[in-house]
Amino acid sequence: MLNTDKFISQLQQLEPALATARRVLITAPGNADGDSVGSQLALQRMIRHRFPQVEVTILNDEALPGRYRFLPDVDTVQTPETYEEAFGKSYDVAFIVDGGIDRAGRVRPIFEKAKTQVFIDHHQVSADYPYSIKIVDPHASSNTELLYYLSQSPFFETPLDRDFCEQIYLGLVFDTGFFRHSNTTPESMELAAKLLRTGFDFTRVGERGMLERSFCSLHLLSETLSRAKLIADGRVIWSSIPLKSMEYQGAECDDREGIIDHLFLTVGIQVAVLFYELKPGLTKISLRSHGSMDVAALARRLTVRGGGHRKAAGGLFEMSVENTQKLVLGELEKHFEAAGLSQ
Ligand SMILES: [Mn+2]
Repeated sequence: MLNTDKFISQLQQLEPALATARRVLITAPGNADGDSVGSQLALQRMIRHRFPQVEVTILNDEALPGRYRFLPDVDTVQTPETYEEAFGKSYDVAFIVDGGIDRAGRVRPIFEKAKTQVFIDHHQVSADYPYSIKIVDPHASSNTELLYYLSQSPFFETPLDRDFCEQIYLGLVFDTGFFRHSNTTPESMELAAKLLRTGFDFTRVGERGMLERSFCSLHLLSETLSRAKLIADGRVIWSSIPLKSMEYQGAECDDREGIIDHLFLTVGIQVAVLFYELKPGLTKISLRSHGSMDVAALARRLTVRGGGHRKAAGGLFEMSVENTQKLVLGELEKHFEAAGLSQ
């Protein structure tokens, strides 16, 4: 059961820092997803409610994907382009949520100047940086689930209004894939029930925040699926998104979201892998596994910038997309060949 008792000492440190703060910064790693956006907006509400004297700034290195424009308070999210003044300001407390400061781009130097640097996450992996306060709970399905528990502690006592619940719910459904992934717990379902009772439009949050695709993203999906191939006796499915497809379709990074799930839900496969050519010589991969293979271990073994969970992982390779495919698919074939022999 998730509760905030284990974070009492961190919250006791955070309280005086926020009580005396004039300016607070909230940020998250680039390429923000539903959990990241929901977390930043929910945390802003938590701070504004309990510490109304504080000026809160949400600043991200990259502009938010258009799909999140419907969320309450989303207009408060700034980028260095829309809020250049941030570089000249000093912040008393800076938060980074749902990932480490190493991926915060241009916001990193501003974060590092803050007196108190706070890290709130549900992944253990990115906690190495010497933050002043770390609140990490790998048992939380999503970062917004962790924030919800913090929000209901005596340190915040955030009112559960519809807007706040929408923000928490988006992170919850995004990271659990609508309560399908193995990080879903009875507690996350109970939390969803509690949120739904406030009467917010959960259909809209699910459809606009998760399922809707732009027309060009639909084309990108269809093109990528039509290129899919099977290897390892049909146990591995893979496809790739070359840079020229992104350019041809006029697609944004966010348009790639969810394509891997279509590959993964193909009958008979055990592992799905999608290669994204970010630029010539730089390739990102996403991996999904039904459980027989630990794809996070594979990603970590193949690149220093690899990691994730047993069933969902990713990695970054300083290699061409063709060489990355050769390496990763070769390893997958070897793995399933060996697994086949031992059966
Ligand atoms: Mn998350």
